[in-house]
Amino acid sequence: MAKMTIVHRSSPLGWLATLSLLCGILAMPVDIETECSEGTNAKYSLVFTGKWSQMAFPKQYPMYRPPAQWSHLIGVTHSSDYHIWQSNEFASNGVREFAEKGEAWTLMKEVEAAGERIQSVYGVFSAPAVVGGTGQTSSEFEVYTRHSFLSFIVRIVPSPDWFVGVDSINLCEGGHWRENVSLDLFPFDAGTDSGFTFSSPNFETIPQEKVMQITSSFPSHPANSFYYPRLKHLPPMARVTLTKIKSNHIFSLPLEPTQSNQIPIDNEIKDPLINTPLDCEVSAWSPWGLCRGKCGEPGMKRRTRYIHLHPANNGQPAPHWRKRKPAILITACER
Ligand SMILES: [Ca+2]
Repeated sequence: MAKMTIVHRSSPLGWLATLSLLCGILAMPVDIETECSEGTNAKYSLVFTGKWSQMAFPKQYPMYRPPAQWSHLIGVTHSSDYHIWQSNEFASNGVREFAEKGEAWTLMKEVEAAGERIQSVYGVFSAPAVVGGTGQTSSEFEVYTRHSFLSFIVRIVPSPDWFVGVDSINLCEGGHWRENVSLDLFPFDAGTDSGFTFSSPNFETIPQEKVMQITSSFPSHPANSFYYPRLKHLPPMARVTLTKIKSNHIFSLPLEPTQSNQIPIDNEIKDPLINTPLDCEVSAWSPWGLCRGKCGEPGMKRRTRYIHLHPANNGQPAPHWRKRKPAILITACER
């Protein structure tokens, strides 16, 4: 029986091409054990759902060149001693190139090397890119007794070096293959580019920093695209749903979508809409100007400030704002 595993091919890009081909020809019924004991395997469908909407993430939401979207997904099934990426560890060069530019070549070479040298990688697969912040993509993959872990990575586009993904979720739990797993995904910073906003120009981080989760308060800087000081937690940026494909299920017929592909899509429709308030951000007031007026009489002086970010989703408006640009504060003074 053909397997998803293709870790010994010479060309990394050839893997993806071959995987696409295999997905079209694997139409045989597959017997799958429910126990993840020695020698058994299981097949899963993976559905990735972007939740990167302007309502949920109103700050600096990318609208043009390019608008918010997701790269293709690179997934790996492996044993417990392998990590394609890890929080609080340095990203590999492959992860750097993928997180910064969406280029998968080096990452594929690294995965291939892990499969050949330490036999840790069982298979690699991909899912197509999502054009838009809230679209969906899907794929299927296979896990095996001693390679029951799934990891994947999807680049946030546009971004300096930001991505979402999963590091080593074990699909064998208590001796059984898990039937259904859903995980909310939050943004990570690869630690290789110091840009603060989605569309920051390239700005290499020297020395390289470790992979860190981005939160509503970290990095603690108002310029950061995910900085929402009023939020305790960021809303989920994406979700992944893994569903074990039943025994005797027809495996991946592109022209006839499988039932397992449809279930998560139905679930997503019932999700409540997230509406994140974005408070207005203003500059500091300028120093007071000169006191103007006739000598010996009360005069007037003024100071100004500017709006950095307009409020959205019922966020707080600017204090002392008078619908003028810039805001002007005037007070009496003695000359
Ligand atoms: Ca960074």
